[in-house]
Amino acid sequence: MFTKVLIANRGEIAVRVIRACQELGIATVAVYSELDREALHVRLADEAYALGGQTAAESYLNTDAIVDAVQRSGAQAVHPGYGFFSENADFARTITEMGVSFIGPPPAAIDVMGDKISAREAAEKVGVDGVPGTTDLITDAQQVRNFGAEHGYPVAIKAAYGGGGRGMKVVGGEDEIEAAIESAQREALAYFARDEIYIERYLTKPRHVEIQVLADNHGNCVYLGDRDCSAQRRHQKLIEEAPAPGLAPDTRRAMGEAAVKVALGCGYVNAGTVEFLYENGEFFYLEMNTRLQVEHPVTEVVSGVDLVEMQLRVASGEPLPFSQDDIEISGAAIEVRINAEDPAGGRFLPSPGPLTALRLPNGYGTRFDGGYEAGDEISQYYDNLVGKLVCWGKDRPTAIARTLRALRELHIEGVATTIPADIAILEHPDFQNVEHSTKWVEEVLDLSEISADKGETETDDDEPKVRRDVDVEVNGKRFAVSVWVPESAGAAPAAGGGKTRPRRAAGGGADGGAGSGQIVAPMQGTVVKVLVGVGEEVESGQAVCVLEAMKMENNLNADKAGKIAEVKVGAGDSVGAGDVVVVIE
Ligand code: MV4
Repeated sequence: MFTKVLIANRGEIAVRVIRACQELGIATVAVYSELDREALHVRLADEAYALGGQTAAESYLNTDAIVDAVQRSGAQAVHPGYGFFSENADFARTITEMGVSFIGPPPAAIDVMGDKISAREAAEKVGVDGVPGTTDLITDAQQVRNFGAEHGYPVAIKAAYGGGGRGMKVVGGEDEIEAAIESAQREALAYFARDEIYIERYLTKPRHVEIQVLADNHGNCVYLGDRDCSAQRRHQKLIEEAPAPGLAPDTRRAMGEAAVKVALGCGYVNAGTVEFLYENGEFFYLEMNTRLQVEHPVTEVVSGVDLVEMQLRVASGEPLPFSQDDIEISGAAIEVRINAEDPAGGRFLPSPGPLTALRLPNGYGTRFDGGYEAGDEISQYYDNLVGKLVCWGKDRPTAIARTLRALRELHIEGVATTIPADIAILEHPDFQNVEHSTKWVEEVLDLSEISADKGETETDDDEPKVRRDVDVEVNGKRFAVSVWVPESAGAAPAAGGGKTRPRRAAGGGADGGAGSGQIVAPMQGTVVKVLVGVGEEVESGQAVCVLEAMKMENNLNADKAGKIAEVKVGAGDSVGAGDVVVVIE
């Protein structure tokens, strides 16, 4: 086993790996950017090295700086966490060539799985089929037309080097093919510097089910159950759970065995995840993630396996200490990602800032993997994940109830968080009855009445006021009320404990004045393309402008039928939230 490991990451995953190392008696080396000088992962590590720079590119993605820290610290292994270099084969090779262990798969396996076409071919080679589609590169619209004629619509156009839904466009019919190819290639080039695309039949209401695999250097590979990640918005997972609810035992086993075949087929070692789409009792291979995932704790909690411990043991050459028959999945676990984002109106706008208060829930079956303490700052430069609430129950309803209890106990001030949206999802009958799919959050869940929950509220008065939820007694009867008090007067929690509990706001509603004809940008972004001209007649719901924001291309649609009276923007223009881009008379 290693005696010293460098963690080439930050935030909650760096803290998670440091904790696992400490429990194994392994010395830990943290690396940090200028903004993370005082960060929790730095405070917990035995040693810490400055990478310099502020942005991820200048620091955590600075190979030379990380290599320098490895050399200076004498670390025998590097754990990449997730994101950053975790799926970068070149980085893995650089570390390995230094004679230092990369705690993850062989670079060759990363290469195979990083290209979605070769990944699909690798799965098909071991008899695991993807969604009906082609691995031929798409170079002209006729190929898509032929595929659509044979398999029907919708068709998914995907980026071969894509991930997380970027570069993926859904084609509803022949008339959309050219625009979709152009948009997919543009987005893929922008995000991955590669514009190769391929196609599949598009499953309209799939569940996103994934299998955790663990392989050692001695030819052993097991699966540690499955997870469902369907509660997501714009490919950002919000809530994950294990096991995936409602799967027949045979299906569960077949997916697990398929995942093991895919892992062994590409020479995989260490922890990895094989993603499937599940619809109407069928499952289709989607892709493989060659890293430890954010949601790994739900698997740990239902299987009793510490995945980071296993990663360290496997990377140091140890064989797996269990076989497939030893794996038992018990109960149900739910993970809620607590992001510093404002879910008001369903917009999930980033809400970086200081964590002025952070009180974590506790109790039976309650775990919080976090990267921050009160007084720390959620930076705009990095992922805004504050931490992950993970709750276990003997069954799924118990796990849901426990997660809701813990969410209401979790208290965060200084930034808006996704907690109100998470509560709305967990309380919703569709989620509780497993009637949701990957599109449900965006297409069904109504978040229009969700308000920000920063625990503070700006008002017209000069002095900002802070909301206090207090319990008061009137004529012997107890009431839970919200009061807004000037920050100075309200600094100390009021008598009722001053807990800020997520509440639904009264009134409010989707902005944009439905049918107003004033088409506004819902968030700050860049105009990619204007699709209409003055004088043109448009239908309600017709796309009038393409806005690049939140790392995705978003269509801005006409909110009524009519004639275009004004086009206020052009391609390349930056717009702010609420700016009018097109006017329909
Ligand atoms: C799909 C799909 C349906 N049909 N492919 C999303 C990102 C990447 N992991 C692949 N993804 C999907 N590929 C076909 N042929 C559905 C997803 C998908 C998804 C799509 C839209 C919105 C949210 C989603 C969440 C998970 C998976």
